[in-house]
Amino acid sequence: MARVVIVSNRVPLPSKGAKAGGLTVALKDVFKQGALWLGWSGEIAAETATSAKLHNSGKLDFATIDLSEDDYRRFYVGFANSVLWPLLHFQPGLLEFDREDFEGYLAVNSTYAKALAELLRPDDLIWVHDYHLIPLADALRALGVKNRIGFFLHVPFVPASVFGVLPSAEKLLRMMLTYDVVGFQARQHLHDFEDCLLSFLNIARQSGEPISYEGRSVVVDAIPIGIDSRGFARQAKKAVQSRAAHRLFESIEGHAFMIGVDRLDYSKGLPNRFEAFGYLLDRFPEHRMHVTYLQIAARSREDVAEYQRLKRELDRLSGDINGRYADFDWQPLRYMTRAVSRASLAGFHRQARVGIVTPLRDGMNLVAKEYIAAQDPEDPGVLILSRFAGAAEELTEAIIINPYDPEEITEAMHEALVMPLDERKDRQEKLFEKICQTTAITYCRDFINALTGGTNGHSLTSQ
Ligand code: ADQ
Repeated sequence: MARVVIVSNRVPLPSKGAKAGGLTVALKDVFKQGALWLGWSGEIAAETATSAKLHNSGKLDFATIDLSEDDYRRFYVGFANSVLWPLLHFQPGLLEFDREDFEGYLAVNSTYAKALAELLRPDDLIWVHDYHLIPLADALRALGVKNRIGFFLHVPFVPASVFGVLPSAEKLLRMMLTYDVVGFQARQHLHDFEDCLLSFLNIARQSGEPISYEGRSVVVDAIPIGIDSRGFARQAKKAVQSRAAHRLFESIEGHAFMIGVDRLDYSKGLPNRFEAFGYLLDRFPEHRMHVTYLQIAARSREDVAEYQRLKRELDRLSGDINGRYADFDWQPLRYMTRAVSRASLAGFHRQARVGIVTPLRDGMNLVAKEYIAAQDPEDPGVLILSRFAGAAEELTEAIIINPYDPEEITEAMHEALVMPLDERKDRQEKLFEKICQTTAITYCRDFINALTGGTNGHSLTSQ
């Protein structure tokens, strides 16, 4: 049976403890049959390492690479998070392109490729994750690596009119076609990728067919990521008995409770959400003194200037809302910038009457699925979901909103707070069914099947 080799920017080393992050969560239960996982250690060293450090952790072998300060700045802070991240989230105005950063991005990818090539077995299946590593297959091929290599993009893709803003657009697009499989979260992202192929490379994909590129065949598909829905549901049921859940429950004193859980990132639409909550208290005064909104926004990428600016804006907005509407015995908005453990989150979601997920763009958004999984089927809460999250393609029974319109979010908050039990149960039943169809397991199985052409001998069973 072929070994799966995962390559991602960060490696979830158990010794470093759990951090907020999509990939770690989606894959952690799945590769029980052994795998190698390579990526950045999270450490800054005097020089970027030329070979990986190996760590064994039961079924998974980890291989990590330390980065120099300069490579970290150019590759991670620079090209990956100040160019590709804003671009792929439809924010070209936030792009800070610098040719040296792009060179650094290519150089770090070559370093990863060399370190990985030393560890590869001939029949390994290589599964590369996310926008940090677009050039990796090209760099591996240059070293003579012949293994099957797949790429999954966790974030959205953009149409040609937006992608063309990137000075190295065509080069990156060609690099994506060096993979054997290219997977996206949603059909819309696949559609936008096809738009780029046609515009930049004059490649018209026949519906459902692989792409022929330089004599090779490239499978492209939408393979949505999911969670272990039933496992998370069990965790939530148990977690409501936890000390943290009791503390929260006692502190809200019978108020309706709304929750938002995100990384502190401008793609997540937090300022509009805060504004929407302010409007709710203004336009629907019946909710004053009766609703508490908890926003957990784990600090993220603090080295990138735009994230510092966002934090200042949210500090200001939350102070403004509480200053205006709080009473001596009621605080409407609780805003915290620390990550919370997965178990506590599961319990908090279950207690929340409303889950608010309003990104301006999002590849999938697993919080939306976790919120649904955590609900009590006999008294479920209501999910408010941005139409621009990949999750909205599947979760159509949520209240779907346009996150650019704070007043639409306000109306959705009100609708969710007053929604009758029958309607809540009806929506929840359908949504739960959907998140049990597309899970972490089906995601991995479908991707590996695409990578092997369906003949891999991997026994990833359905959940
Ligand atoms: P992220 O942008 O990190 O991931 P998301 O899918 O919302 O976004 O969250 C991933 C995980 O992090 C979830 O399990 C969530 O519970 C956890 N998390 C988020 N905020 C947290 C917080 N404040 N405290 C604790 N945990 C937190 C990227 C893409 C997404 C895509 C994922 C997976 O941007 O669109 O869904 O990868 O592919």
